[in-house]
Amino acid sequence: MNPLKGRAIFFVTRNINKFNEARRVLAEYKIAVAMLRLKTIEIQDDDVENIARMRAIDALEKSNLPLIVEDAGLFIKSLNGFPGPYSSYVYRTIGSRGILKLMGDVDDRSAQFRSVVVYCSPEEQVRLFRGVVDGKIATEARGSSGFGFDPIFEPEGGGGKTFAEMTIEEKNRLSHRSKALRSFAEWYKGMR
Ligand code: ITT
Repeated sequence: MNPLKGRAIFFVTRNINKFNEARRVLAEYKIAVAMLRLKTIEIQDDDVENIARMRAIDALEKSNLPLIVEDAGLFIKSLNGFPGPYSSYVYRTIGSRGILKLMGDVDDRSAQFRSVVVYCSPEEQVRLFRGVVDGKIATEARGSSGFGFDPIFEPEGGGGKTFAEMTIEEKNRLSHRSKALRSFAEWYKGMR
């Protein structure tokens, strides 16, 4: 029996910002979460859900602990959903500035962040929880908090601020990640 079992859920990620957001959301449900910096296989797929599912199964095989992984992507309507499942690579290569360039002065700036949280444990089946936030790509980068594409994404209901102009609490009221995590937390609490 693993001595860490039953104490907390492990969030497998190498992104500290993601972990900090998740920790606060889950704390509202009194769910303790620890960061597990495990390197997992990252399959190539057009579907964020498949990528997350495979990562979760791989992480479970490597750790044998109850865990969640979360994968997210930015889907821009006028770019036919790009960068979507390739968000991480696109962020590392052309970044927010590159996206702004690609958008030029396109009128329809609608975009969506999508998140999928995958839970699995040695005893239970794999479970998926989804969260989405609609918004717009800003015309210039604004704000310095958060990470990734936060400076160029204005969520609906955010009063025109970008995610990077918000505190973690404000972002957590609106974000794709917080919605997927809340859906997970409701289910998890109901199970125990
Ligand atoms: P993992 O270790 O958990 O995989 P990651 O940084 O690779 O962390 P994802 O694959 O889930 O995270 O996210 C892909 C990219 O999408 C990420 O590098 C960001 O550029 C962007 N992204 C995801 N969620 C975001 C958010 O809440 N705000 C801004 N950008 C986000």
